[in-house]
Amino acid sequence: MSLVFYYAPYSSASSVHWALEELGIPYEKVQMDLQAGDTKKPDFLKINPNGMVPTIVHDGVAIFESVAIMIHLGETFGVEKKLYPPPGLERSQAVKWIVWFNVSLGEALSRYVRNTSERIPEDQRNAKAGEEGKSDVLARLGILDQELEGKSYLVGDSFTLADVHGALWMMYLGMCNLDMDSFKNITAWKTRCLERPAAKRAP
Ligand SMILES: N[C@@H](CCC(=O)N[C@@H](CS)C(=O)NCC(=O)O)C(=O)O
Repeated sequence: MSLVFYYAPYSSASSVHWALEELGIPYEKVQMDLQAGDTKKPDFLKINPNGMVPTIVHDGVAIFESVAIMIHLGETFGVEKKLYPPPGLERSQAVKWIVWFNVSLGEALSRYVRNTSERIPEDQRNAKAGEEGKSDVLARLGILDQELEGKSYLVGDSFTLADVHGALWMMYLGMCNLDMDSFKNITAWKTRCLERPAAKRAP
């Protein structure tokens, strides 16, 4: 088995990095310098024409999109390691939440960040759209907080790669100038997940 992981620290690749560390499988890391344009170089574009991390090459096959990689790693290695549910309804719950973070939460967060971040030129920002994005992010976080009521982890009774993916999103949100204090269940769950040794090995 060969698995090559293309990543940049503190990026969308971090949840995949953490998942690989949790799984404890052998893999080769290739660190990309985003500022230097490593992901836009012809050799990398042959692997991922989107020019983005995370990307893995598993036994010669390239897989991009963090959601697809998490699901692939879960299905391929996670069941045996008790980090991903076997096929069935619990598996579907894991997929549901992994997709929800990138699609539903990510969509609202992207509207909020694109319309408020100082890194976006002012004439491309719309304050009203930013406010609406923020309010949608907070409403969607309310859904997650409710889901976590009385639970230690998102799916079933034990920690899974769905928690890896979600807790990393929460870490990112914590850097987006959002007040998360009222989401008590999210805060406790995020802390529980981020305390794991594998999380600390995966910037
Ligand atoms: N939808 C993609 C997004 C990946 C993404 O946005 N990656 C960024 C880093 S956070 C990237 O590689 N950007 C390329 C660059 O800045 O050169 C995923 O979830 O994998």
